[in-house]
Amino acid sequence: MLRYLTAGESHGKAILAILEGLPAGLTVGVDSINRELKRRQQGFGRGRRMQIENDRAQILSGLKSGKTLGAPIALLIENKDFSIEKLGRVNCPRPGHADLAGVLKYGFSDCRDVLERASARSTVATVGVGALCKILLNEFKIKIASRVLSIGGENTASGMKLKIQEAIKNKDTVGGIFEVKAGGVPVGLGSYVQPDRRIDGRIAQEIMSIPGIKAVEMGLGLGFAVSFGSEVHDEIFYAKNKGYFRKTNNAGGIEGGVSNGEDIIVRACMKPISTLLNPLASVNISSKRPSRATIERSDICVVQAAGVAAEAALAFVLADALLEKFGSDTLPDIKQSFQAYLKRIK
Ligand code: EPS
Repeated sequence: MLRYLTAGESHGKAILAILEGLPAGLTVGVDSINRELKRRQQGFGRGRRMQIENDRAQILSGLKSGKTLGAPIALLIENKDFSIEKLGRVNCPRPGHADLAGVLKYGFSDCRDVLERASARSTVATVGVGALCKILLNEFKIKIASRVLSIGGENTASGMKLKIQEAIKNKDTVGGIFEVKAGGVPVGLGSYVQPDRRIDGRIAQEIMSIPGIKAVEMGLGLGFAVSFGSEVHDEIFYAKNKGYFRKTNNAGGIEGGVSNGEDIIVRACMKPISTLLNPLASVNISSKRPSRATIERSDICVVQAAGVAAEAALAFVLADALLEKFGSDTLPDIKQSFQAYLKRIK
């Protein structure tokens, strides 16, 4: 079983992650983790924090001579903006943020005690873990990518940029839709035999857990609701050289909670960032009087970065399912089992 834990506050000393369950014998370089962390920092509409940070990982455990030992891998990414003890109180919760629910739930009198951990800065850890998972998937030629499909309802490059510019001008924020795709996924990851083993459910759980995500769909997704079965199910064909194949992929590579060998395609909707420079109505939690929500430094649009975090989420689920199916102790054994399986199903 592959599992991970993350820790760290947005303006704390560092963001941390521990990933346990990667097999022994995998060559891991910190550069490929740093490349993913850099990608997470990019995109038009990011806030000033991204000019302060240059996220780079330190690998603290689980490796010897650049190879995994099958032991937990601990990652540490330092925050340059380590100012948690000096930052001011946040008294007026932001609509859309965890602020109010968090304050009430944990009995705080300062929303900062919530927002520091609720912050999407935690996706630094997600992306670090995902980068490790991608290194494993790469050994099996499974590749993951993402792209932004729309911002504020606009789907051309210029339209999306204009929407973000409009949000900047109006002291507003804007969300959008991104797509994550995994190619080279073998048939048979996940299972229909129990609800919690269904790969689509596991993917949705991980992607939905990225801050700001409000909807996740697989393949045609909501489009299935407005179609006849004859129009949308992916017909099955067979050719000697490539085995079973489809000419369409409305299922998004998953049928019955099991990967079917086609590309896994997931789309998700990210809401606009909830910190507005022109803030919405709120209530001061000490006086209980009406007030505008507190303004914090933030981003305007992070849909592209959320796509990178979702790649990491998808990489984690696929790596977990791959190890579940083909064994998990040492890379050569897993490769042997993988090859034998591909031969059997040909
Ligand atoms: C983030 C860093 C944060 C936020 C953002 C994500 O930096 P700061 O709060 O210091 O400006 O920009 O977090 C949020 C949008 C949020 O709502 O929590 C990052 O590294 O991605």
